[in-house]
Amino acid sequence: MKLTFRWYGEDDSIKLKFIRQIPAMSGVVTAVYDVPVGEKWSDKSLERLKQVANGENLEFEVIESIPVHEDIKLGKPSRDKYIENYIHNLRAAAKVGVKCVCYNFMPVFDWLRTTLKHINADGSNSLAYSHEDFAKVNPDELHLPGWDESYSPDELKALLNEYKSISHEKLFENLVYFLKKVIPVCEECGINMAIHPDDPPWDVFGLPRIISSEENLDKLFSAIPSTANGLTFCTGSLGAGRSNDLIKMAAKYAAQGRIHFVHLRNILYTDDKDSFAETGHLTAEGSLDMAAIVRALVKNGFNGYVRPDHGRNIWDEDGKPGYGLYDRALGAAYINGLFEMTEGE
Ligand code: DNO
Repeated sequence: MKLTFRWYGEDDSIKLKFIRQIPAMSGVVTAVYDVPVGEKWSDKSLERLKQVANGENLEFEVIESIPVHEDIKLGKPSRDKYIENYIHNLRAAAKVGVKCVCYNFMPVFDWLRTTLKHINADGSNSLAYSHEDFAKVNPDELHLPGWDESYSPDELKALLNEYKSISHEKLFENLVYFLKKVIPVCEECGINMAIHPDDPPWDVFGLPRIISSEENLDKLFSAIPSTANGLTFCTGSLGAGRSNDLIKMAAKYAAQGRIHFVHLRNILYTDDKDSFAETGHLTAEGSLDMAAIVRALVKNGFNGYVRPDHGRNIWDEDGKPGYGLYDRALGAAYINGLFEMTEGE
């Protein structure tokens, strides 16, 4: 596997030289952040990312994300223009050596939590989702950092309204329409697409979500059999769905060559409904068996990109939610241990 670390570009307060010092770190996962969703990225921006990363001996082979414009998800006539721009960005990324692109197909919102600072038993804080608090959230007033786009209240209302006519089936058709155009280009230029699962993996605010379970993934892969149509195996996202069997899914999709990128983090189920808190990465800290998941990946031939996902804020760090340095670095060291052990067996 290749260990990577998410880096938010030159505005990230976490310096590349610190990332480089995490043992076995091979590269950064990043994106062009100053272009509106759906527009074209310049060769210059991508070359700059590569040059800056390479300057610290870090590779730049994974993009997270090239975001998908809502018109593509909604299947509007303008989608063809946005798909053309997407293809332009894929080709431009391939030119600088990018091999994997993480993206999602969640309507309007990306990940969703009810607090960014849940206090853990050890005094650290992390993101959490509470079933009870979610019932009180008004989507019109919601702003969470890290989303690809935030809207004015009026734009958001209009957008939510447009989704009223979009069923799960329709959204899936729109995903397939998008991939039918994009995947042949990926095959030609050596890029693997890695869809990120819904986080959390269920419908929110009445919006359909379609990448939440094994059944959903099987349907996606049989619609577009090319292995360039693959998955970001995000343990925290899929694991929030308690009926998902992560060990089985890791084994199955690794064996199929569908897993191009792995996000590793643990979560703790905090009630008997669907609430959870993000914890440190270790198996012992949460509800997911991280060691068994890594074993299932490795034993089934996984050899792709991995990154430690969200960390807690520890040691008084006040990092970007989920993306501080310290706990992700601890996570990386732990992940190294799991892979070293398993790959050597
Ligand atoms: C959250 C991330 C997601 C992910 C996107 C991919 O921390 O894992 O925001 O980057 O869903 O498009």
